[in-house]
Amino acid sequence: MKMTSSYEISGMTCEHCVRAVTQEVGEIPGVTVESVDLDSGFLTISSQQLPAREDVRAAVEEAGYELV
Ligand code: 9UX
Repeated sequence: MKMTSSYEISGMTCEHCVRAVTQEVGEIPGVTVESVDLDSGFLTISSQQLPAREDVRAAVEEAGYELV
């Protein structure tokens, strides 16, 4: 069953940051990025299975930000 999960990200300050996170996290197999909210720093994804937190962390760091 499809589930959503949310993560808090620190360091995003503009829409380019949002796009970088959307791009990198969207490359995790099976993960769809539902939203990246610049103001709150919250990333929400959907997937059939909960992705490994370390995979999400790696993608966020690849984009240049930190998982809180
Ligand atoms: Mo511009 Mo957002 O450098 O980091 S992409 S502020």
